[in-house]
Amino acid sequence: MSKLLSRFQGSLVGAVLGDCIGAVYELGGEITLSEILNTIYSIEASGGTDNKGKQEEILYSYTDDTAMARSVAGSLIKHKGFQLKDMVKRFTSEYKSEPDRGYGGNVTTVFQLLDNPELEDLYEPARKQFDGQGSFGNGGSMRIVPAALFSYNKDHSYVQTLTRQITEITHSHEQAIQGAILQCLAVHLALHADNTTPLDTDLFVDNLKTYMNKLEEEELKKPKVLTPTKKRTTRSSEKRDKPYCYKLDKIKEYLNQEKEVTVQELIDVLGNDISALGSVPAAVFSFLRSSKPMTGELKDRNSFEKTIIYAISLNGDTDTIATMAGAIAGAYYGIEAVPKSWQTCCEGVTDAIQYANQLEEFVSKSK
Ligand code: R7I
Ligand code: MG
Ligand code: MG
Ligand code: MG
Repeated sequence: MSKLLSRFQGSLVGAVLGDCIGAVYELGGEITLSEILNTIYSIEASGGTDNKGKQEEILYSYTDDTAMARSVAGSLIKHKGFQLKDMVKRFTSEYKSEPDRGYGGNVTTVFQLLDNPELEDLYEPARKQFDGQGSFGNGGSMRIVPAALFSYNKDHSYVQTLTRQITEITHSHEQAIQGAILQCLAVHLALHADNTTPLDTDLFVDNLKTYMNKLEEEELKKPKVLTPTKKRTTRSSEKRDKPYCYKLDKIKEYLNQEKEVTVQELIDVLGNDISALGSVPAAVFSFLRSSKPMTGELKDRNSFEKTIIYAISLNGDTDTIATMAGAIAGAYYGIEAVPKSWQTCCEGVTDAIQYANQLEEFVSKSK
């Protein structure tokens, strides 16, 4: 297998595994590392096959994160690029055929509005959400991984444009779009990073920050409608004005400090919720932290495994944080780092490999 194909497969399979295993704990309150490890041990003990070598049944099902990523992959492959009508059709048909995959509370309204042949502006339903603000949920970032693979030969501005086009179908809030761009760039960067030497985590964060800084600067320049009570103060604050840059700085700080950052501090500062701003930075951190040695129960696991388990241990929106972290980790380490037993226990892995193969074929031909 080519190195590129291994990384494409690793990324899409990593995303599926993060979703399937993370979904066991989504929004379920506090979970301990030991509880997560018990799930992992049972996956590894089952090994995916019974002792006669016959395939065992799937133990873990995927959720909306994977359902939507599959639509993104299928549409990009079919049309060799972004085709709005087709992607909308895939999102809505997928939702109608399996509405119980755990979709966000509001996005289902968008699907219902999109499922109307008379609708002219397909971006309108998303723009109408939350009194015209659009959703800031992480539904755009959780599904974006195939776009990073599709953009393998392209530059950052292509990644940005494609991500916006895909995200705005359901999420028009700038924070949701920027979160999806951050996630897509992280996977893109991981696919291109040299994985034969230890990862330079500072450089990885700096690269992401350069790009996010431009986006956040542009956003600040846009005229804002300010109510008298919301008047902008002259004092600038990175936390408020450039929240993604602020969190990327914190990520770098946590990676370099001597004392291990606590889960509680990560939750308080980076977040672990269903918003894009409150989840994409946590996913990026999970990947970066797991590239370095750990002590305790995760000590002897490989970095891909650590990424998934660590991401889930942050609690909160576990399927989504783990799917995003798994996509980045798989893109960096490749499919060889993904345990076979994990793959056979989760729904949608075989399809993820198919999509990865097709996307790799596409980018290899279109160099
Ligand atoms: O973003 P979305 O697709 O949800 C994805 C999440 C992931 O965790 C999945 O695994 C799945 O469980 O759901 O769905 P949305 O409905 O657009 O957003 C999710 C939620 O974020 C909404 O139901 C709201 O609770 C909240 N939210 C907002 N609340 C107030 N104001 C999103 N945008 C806003 C807002 O502008
Ligand atoms: Mg989900
Ligand atoms: Mg849910
Ligand atoms: Mg989720």
